Amino acid sequence: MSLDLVFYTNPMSRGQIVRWMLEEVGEVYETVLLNYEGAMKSPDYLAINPMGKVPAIVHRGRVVTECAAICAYLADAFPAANLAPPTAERDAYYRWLFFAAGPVEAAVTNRALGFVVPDGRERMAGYGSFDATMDVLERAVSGDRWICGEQFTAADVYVGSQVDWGLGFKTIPTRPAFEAYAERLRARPAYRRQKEIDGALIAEMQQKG
Ligand SMILES: N[C@@H](CCC(=O)N[C@@H](CS)C(=O)NCC(=O)O)C(=O)O
Repeated sequence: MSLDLVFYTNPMSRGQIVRWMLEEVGEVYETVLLNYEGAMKSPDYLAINPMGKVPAIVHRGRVVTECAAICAYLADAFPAANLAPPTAERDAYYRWLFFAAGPVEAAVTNRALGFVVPDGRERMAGYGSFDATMDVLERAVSGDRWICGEQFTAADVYVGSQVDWGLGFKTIPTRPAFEAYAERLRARPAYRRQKEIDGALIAEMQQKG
């Protein structure tokens, strides 16, 4: 099978974020599963993502890597899915998408790995401190609906994944606003389809050993 849209992933990876986005988009896509040890570091895949990491997509010959970039790209490539605000109204969309891919991702990963910004060095760290980042993230997701208001967008897939995964792995604090936002996200049919698809693939992988 060779489709216009190819998705490279491992079900136990951030590829889950992109599969959720693909399910929101609703277009047909081909999935290529890569194992961590071999295929992800093969010359063929390194030609797609020199980082040797998943996820990646190839859409009509165009390569996109980085979850947040893939979410934004897909929203633009498939406008009928209505997953990006009109161009002139993308203030919150860009702001929180980049905030989650930069400061939030770095703050959460650093903390999980045991790195704490030394006192007095917050100016040097793009995220300042973990606590400040969490406070701002909390404010961003505290509305009743989505991060850009009434419209659900690709920014919710990405920011929402940071919140949902953070709560799941206990790498972000449990706060009512995070829980409420995650509950709204988990009710989405595309979120549920993603969990079913990747869940089945994980079970299959585990059965094979
Ligand atoms: N910044 C990248 C991170 C991708 C990433 O770290 N993927 C992990 C899985 S969650 C991976 O492929 N690791 C394999 C490796 O580094 O060897 C993104 O957002 O897509």
